[in-house]
Parts: sequence; C-alpha cells; structure tokens
Amino acid sequence: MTGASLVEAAELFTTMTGAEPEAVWSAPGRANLIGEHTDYNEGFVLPFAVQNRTYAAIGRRSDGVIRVTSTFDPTPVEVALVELRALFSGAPGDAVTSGAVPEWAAYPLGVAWAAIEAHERAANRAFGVDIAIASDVPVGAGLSSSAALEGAALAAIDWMWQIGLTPLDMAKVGRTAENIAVGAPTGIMDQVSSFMGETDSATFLDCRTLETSTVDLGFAREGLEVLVIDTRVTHAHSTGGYGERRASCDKGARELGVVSLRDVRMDDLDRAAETLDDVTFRRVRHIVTENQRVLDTVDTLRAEGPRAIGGLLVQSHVSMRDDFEISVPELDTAVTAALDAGAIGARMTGGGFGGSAIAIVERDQLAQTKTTIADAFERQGFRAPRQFTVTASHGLLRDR
Ligand code: GAF
Repeated sequence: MTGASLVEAAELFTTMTGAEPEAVWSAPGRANLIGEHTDYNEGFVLPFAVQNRTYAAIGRRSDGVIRVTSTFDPTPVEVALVELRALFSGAPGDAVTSGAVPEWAAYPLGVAWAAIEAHERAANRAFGVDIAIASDVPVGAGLSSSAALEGAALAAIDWMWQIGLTPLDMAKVGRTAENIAVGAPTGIMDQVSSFMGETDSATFLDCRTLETSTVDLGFAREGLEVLVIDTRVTHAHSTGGYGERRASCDKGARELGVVSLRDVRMDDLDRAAETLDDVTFRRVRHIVTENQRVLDTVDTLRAEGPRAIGGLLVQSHVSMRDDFEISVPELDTAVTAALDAGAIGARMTGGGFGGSAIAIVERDQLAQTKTTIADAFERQGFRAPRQFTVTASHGLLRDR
C-alpha cells in the first residue's frame, strides 16, 4: 500500500510535468495514545506516527509559480509565489471558504507561504516548484491526514529550496498553515508527532516548552496490536465543535486567572468547581485530569510496560465522553465492544466528533475483537467500521 502511494505520487508528477520528480518526500499520519485537546492548553501529549504515509514528489520550475496536484483532486492548482501573501492575508480559512483554493491545496500552498513568512532563508531562496501528492492516510479518520500532507509538502519544499528547517521548525510552520491558511484552530501535537516519529516509540511532548522525548511502546515485543476502529463518521476541525472546545478552555483559564489550563493542578479542581459554570468546569476537569493521565501513562510504560496502561486509556475515553463531550455513539460502541472482547485498553483518538478509536489488543485475540466490534456496530444500525492495525513508525523521510 505504502509503495503504491509513492509510485502514484511520482507518476502523477510525470503526468503533470512530463518529467521525473527530483525527489519524493513523505510524512506519516499519527495516532494519539493519550493526551487529547491538551496541546493547545500547553499541556502534555503522547502520540505516535503510524505506517500510513503521504508522499510529495517535487521538481523545480523556472517561472516563480507553485503548482500542486494530488490524487484527491488531480486538477492542478497554481499560485505565483508573490501572490501567496495576498491569498492567505484574510481571516483564517478565508482562502478556502471564498473558493480561491480547494481545501486540500491550502495545506501544501499554506506551508510554502508560512515557511516564507517565518524564515528569511525561505523568503530569500524560494523559487517555483511543481508538487504531486498521493497518500494512504485515510482522510477524516482522526489519523491526521492533514499533518501528513503538510509534512510531506514542507519537507520536499525545504529540501528543494535548501532552507534547512529542523523538524520542530517545520512543525511550527505546519501549525501556522493549518491555523491560518486552512482555518482550523488546532494545536501542534499532530505535526510534532508526524514529523518527529520514531519506530516502535511514542513522542512525549510538553506543549509549553516543546521539549520532546521518546517513550518505548513495546507493543510488538509484548505480542500486542494497536487496532484502529475508523467509525467512518467524518469530522472537520475547521468548523464547529473543535473551536468551541478551544474557546471553553480559554474561558476557563481566563476565569481561573491562569495563562493556560496547564497551570491548573489536580488540587485546584475543587476551587474551580466553585468558580466556574458546570460546562466550563467539566471542560477544565478533562484537561487537568488528562494531563495527569499522560504523565502517569509515560511513567507506567517506562516502569511496567504497555499491559499496565489500559485503565488510563479507558479513563481518558470516559473523560472525553462525559466531561469534554467530544465522543459520538459510534466511538463509544467501538470502545465498549473492544473492552468486552478483552482489549487491554481502548479510547477515541484525535479531535473527536467522529474519526477513530484505538484499542490495545492481544495479537491472538485480534480477529475475535474485530468481529465483536463489527457485530456491535451492526446491532446498533451503524455503518460498518473500517478496522486495521497500526505500528509506531518513523517521521519525515526522503523516499527517492
Ligand atoms: C486535532 C488537532 F489537530 C490537534 O492539535 C489536537 O488538538 C487533537 O485534535 C486533539 O487532541 O488532531
């Protein structure tokens, strides 16, 4: 599957330009083990990059135009580099909502624009490029196809223009592109996870200091699989619930007199309950307890291994279902059915309102667990979920 998308990107490039690409770069999707909606509250997250990847084939042009095409929509979109600033200078997401560019193209064009805005070396060295994109990261499944798209395009551009960005620089550029060019008010977890991923490990990120460390997951060694249950309920973070949750968190921080919810400790929750309205309090409680669960998961993985983290994953799901209210019945059914089938732990992953759940499952119980989940969906009258396993994989890579 992965090889197919690499070849597809290269072939699409040749169809568009009549030439071979000069390079092909790729970036993975991600699954979040634990730490949801904590990133934009300057908290902690523990995601890992997955094996599904997005590929960007690149080559130079001589006319100062950036032209992108993709298997999502092969009609090429082109913008002169000197027009990028005007394109993205309106309110966040305007270029997309006004129809000036299709949403998928706002990601690769957005990272080119954001790199030029943030880095003088990019501004000085930018020249026209053709980029062709193909991906095997499922879109709308909560595995951050967006970060994979940003990462593949930006790594290719960074190489072509010889900017010399670090993966963390690129993560910041990717987040800016997503926030402003696409108009999704997301944090930085997905980009860091995708761009800096390491095989068999999760990335523990402190979203305040942006310090990272790798945490050995040990799933394969322990005979465990990470099952993704894609509910096929699609979501978009540029609209609706995601932004509302972010606004609730900002309100909670303001009313508690802290810079961000990172500064609220477990011991402060009793006082917060007296100060805040019920909904804001429950949003705050999710963030505060989720931060603690991330720290506990890291400690538990290091001290006892992956079989001991199940309870923390389940608590995380319950908190998202009841306090943060970002789950949907399909996600709850996936989690309950996985646990009924004997999974070590399960929770929804990503921003919520649809997308995927993950379950940590004994390898020899995988087939039975999938059947139990599929049956539960059928009984509820839900569309059949897509189920597949993921393995912790590496970040940005030059493939050709
Ligand atoms: C989405 C966002 F892009 C991330 O920044 C993060 O907030 C996540 O939802 C929720 O944890 O994936």
